[in-house]
Amino acid sequence: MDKTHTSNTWSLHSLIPENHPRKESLIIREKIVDGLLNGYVAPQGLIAHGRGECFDYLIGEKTQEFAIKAIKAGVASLLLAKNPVISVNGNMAALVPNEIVKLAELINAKIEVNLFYRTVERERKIAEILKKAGAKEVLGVDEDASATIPELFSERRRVSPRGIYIADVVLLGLEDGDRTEALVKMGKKVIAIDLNPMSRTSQKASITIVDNVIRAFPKMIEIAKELRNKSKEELEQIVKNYNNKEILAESLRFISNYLLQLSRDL
Ligand code: PTJ
Repeated sequence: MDKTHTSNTWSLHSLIPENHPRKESLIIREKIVDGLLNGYVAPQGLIAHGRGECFDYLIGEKTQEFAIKAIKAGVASLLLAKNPVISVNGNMAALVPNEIVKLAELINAKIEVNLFYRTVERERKIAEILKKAGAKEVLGVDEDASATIPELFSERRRVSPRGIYIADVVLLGLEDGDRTEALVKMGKKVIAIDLNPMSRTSQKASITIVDNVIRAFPKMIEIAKELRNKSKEELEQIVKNYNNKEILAESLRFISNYLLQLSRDL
């Protein structure tokens, strides 16, 4: 069990019994708590995670077919992009740092820290974690976040002129709806990983992966390995056949049927 970030007794890693039926979920929760205790996850990140856990129950805590379709279209778009960027916040850094770096390598994307509750201290800590995971360059830290996204007033408007500002495709997770909308208005294709298909981010993104970042990133890595050998035409075909509204509708139908089935099984 990873105890490297554990800094005080609020973190219960070592107390989770091996045979606890929700062990995996509790370990993931501890990663977020460790991130908070080490100063790089925002306190609000805990609330966001709880919300995510709830929506994960509704999709059976598995990567469903609607997510696979979105992942394929998302990875194809990233492979076709001229300037792909993976945008990283506190929760993503706590949950999938190694996977972010691996995927960025496979699709030749830049990595940029972009925080809703921005502090330079958190930016630096997140960049450090990503560098430990093998990232050669991390954008968006300190002075590098010198460009601004128009029409956006949160601290998330500050971006790197070498990263998100010039990106044609941006992959992000647990995002704020306003920024997703602003990025789309700037003409960028936004691929969002969000467990809630009803969130503004899910509704506004170009491609919505309704799944947990914990499962979505490894799946994206697997699919990137497959798709990087395909021709440009084949990738374009995958993107062309994709319809985000249909995928969101499919995820909502899944949730509704899943709940009906659970009620019948009682
Ligand atoms: O690190 P910062 O400062 O950039 O702040 C990050 C948070 C997450 C606090 C900030 O972006 C925020 O407040 O996000 P929201 O508005 O709470 O949105 C988070 C969305 O992500 C919600 O729709 C959750 O259901 C969803 N979510 C939570 N955990 C996961 C998730 N989606 C995918 N994987 C998860 N593990």
